[in-house]
Amino acid sequence: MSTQSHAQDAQARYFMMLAIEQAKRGLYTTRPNPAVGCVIVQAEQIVGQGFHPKAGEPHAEVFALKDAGTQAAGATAYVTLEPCSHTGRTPPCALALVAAKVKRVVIAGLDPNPQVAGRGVKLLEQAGIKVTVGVLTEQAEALNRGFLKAMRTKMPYVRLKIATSLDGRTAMASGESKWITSTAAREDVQKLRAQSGAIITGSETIITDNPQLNVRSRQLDVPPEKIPNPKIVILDRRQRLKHSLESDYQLCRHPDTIYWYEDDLSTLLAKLVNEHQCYDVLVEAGASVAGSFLSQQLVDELIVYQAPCLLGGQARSMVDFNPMSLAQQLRFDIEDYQQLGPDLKLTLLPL
Ligand code: AOF
Ligand code: ZN
Repeated sequence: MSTQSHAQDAQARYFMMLAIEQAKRGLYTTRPNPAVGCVIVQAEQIVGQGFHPKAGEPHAEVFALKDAGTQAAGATAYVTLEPCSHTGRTPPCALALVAAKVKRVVIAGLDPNPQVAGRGVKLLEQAGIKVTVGVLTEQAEALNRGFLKAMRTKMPYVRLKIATSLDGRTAMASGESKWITSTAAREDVQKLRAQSGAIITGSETIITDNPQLNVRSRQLDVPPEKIPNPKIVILDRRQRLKHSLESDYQLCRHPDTIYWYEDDLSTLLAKLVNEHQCYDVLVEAGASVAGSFLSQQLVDELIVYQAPCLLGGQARSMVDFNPMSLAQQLRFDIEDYQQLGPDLKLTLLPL
């Protein structure tokens, strides 16, 4: 590879990184659409940028092209997802790029949406635009885990969050658990919720904690009233909440609450994708629900907030899961670790 192409690669990565920064601005508000960013560059200068803010509103490319105006002609567009080729809630972005006469389009990754899936690239190439795919693909895809997994497999991306002590305990035997982790860790959970289309919890959590499970933080980049609250799914196989009232628990009878009385969790997950367009699902529940999701291999990412305290052997443990031998243990790769205030956040991927 020549020195010149090294320099071009570095430049492409730099502008794609800026496009990813744009995309992040929509992270909490675009659901069920993906977060997408676009930067338009003319003679090494940024002449336009934009991001997709919300489903129903124009896509990233349209905002960036508008920002660039006539300077888009002959420019290079950096986009974090393949420009769309379909007429959905908005007209195709690939055609908007053609009409603006951009010379080149650099794309982080293809759009697996069956309505697009390579057709965006084809439209651009047919119009004589040079297309490059595959710059910072992994970083761009990290923003849209749920959308991408759902488009590829029709199943959501499932994050299981557990807040524990150093000895893996989540509550005292009485159920008392407020609070084990710090406000910094609980603030971080707000980000997980803000990214999720649905939160799954169990009847036990509703009965013992009476939680709100909503997004209320004022420390996110977007004010909470602009972030759609995730749908709440209550697993209630034993129908313990069937006759309870709104006045009993905050989430009962909430218009957006879904009750799941069946056993089969993969049917529920498929239904969340197909009927409710919930692509990122967060499980915030007790040990028994956590154990079911983990042992049925339905977890894509385990997030553990661990407080540096010991609660002792009588306290409740984090997962109900009883392997018969060491060979049946569940193992993970540590994808990331981070200190949040006094606590530790571990992001783990099941092996
Ligand atoms: C793009 N740029 O910024 C986004 C894209 O219903 P619509 O019209 O909003 O289309 C949604 C689909 O468009 C979505 O499922 C995904 O395939 C693509 N998203 N495409 O060119 C964008 N957000
Ligand atoms: Zn589009």
